[in-house]
Order: sequence, then structure tokens, then C-alpha cells
Amino acid sequence: MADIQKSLVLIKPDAVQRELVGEVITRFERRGLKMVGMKLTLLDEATLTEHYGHLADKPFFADLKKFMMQTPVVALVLEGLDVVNVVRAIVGSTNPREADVGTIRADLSMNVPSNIIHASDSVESAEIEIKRFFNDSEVIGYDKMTDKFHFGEGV
Ligand code: DAT
Ligand code: MG
Repeated sequence: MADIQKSLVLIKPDAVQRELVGEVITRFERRGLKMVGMKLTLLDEATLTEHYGHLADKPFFADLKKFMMQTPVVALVLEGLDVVNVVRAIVGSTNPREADVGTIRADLSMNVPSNIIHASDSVESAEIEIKRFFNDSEVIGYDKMTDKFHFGEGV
């Protein structure tokens, strides 16, 4: 049974610099994912230390945080059926040169950490990450005419 889930996406500074924000959002919109949260936000080191805590012992940790603070990022909350896995599939694997053609990372990037986008990797981390970047009042549920195609019986 498919679940309606939410996922957290960050469109990273390389995409902002390269004017690819619209392209990335368009891919999610066209797929039928519903935007229920969106903001431009400049990240601080404390937030990034928490967000990338699983990489704290890596030699690239400090550079990764610096990279993520170069410009504001665009944070999105996307909603849809099984959206966590669907978004990861649209995004592609971490190293863009190994990502499947057709994914955002393979189509638009060549390197880490400048791989365009962050996306939650599980339902549990999505819940934590959404709270990290959005207040409850900034995640907004609403009806759309297309909901019946993407959430309902599909007719
Ligand atoms: P993902 O972003 O696919 O979830 P991750 O959580 O393992 O991957 O790593 C977070 C980010 O850290 C990744 O998007 C880019 C950066 N990164 C990962 N491995 C790296 C490496 N070997 N050198 C530099 N940056 C790296
Ligand atoms: Mg990750």
C-alpha cells in the first residue's frame, strides 16, 4: 500500500549560482509532487553540523559546510505517494558521474559536493529534516485540482 509522505529537499549553492533552481523545481512539479513548503534560506554552521552529522569524521566535512554556506539554498518540502524514495530516484546517486542518466545529478552536475541537491534518505530522516528547516506554520497543506491524479484514484 502506498503511503502519502513528505520529503525535505535543499537546492544547493552550486545550483543557485548556476541558475538551475527553476529547472530542478520544474522536474518535481512535472512529476506530480506537491510543494507544501518552500523558502530561500542562508544556512549557518550549527545547522549544517547537525544536518551532516553522519559525515563529521570525514576529511571533507569542513569544506562541505563552507560550500553549503556560499549562497542561500532553496529548501522545499515535497508531498506525494512514497515521495521519499521517488525523490531519491529523481535525484540520483551521490557521485553525479555514477548517477543514472535522467536523474538531476547525472543530467546537471559532475562532482561532489556540488551535486545540485540534497534529499532525505528515509521517512524517519525526512521528519527530522523538515523540522530542522521549517516551522509547522511554514508547511502548508492545500487542495489542488491535480490531487486526484497524483494522490487519488488517478482518473
Ligand atoms: P547524499 O547527498 O547522496 O545523501 P551523503 O549523505 O553521503 O550523500 O553526503 C552528503 C553530501 O556530502 C553529498 O551530497 C556531497 C558531500 N559528499 C559526500 N561524499 C563526498 C566526498 N567524498 N567528497 C566531498 N563531498 C562529499
Ligand atoms: Mg545523505
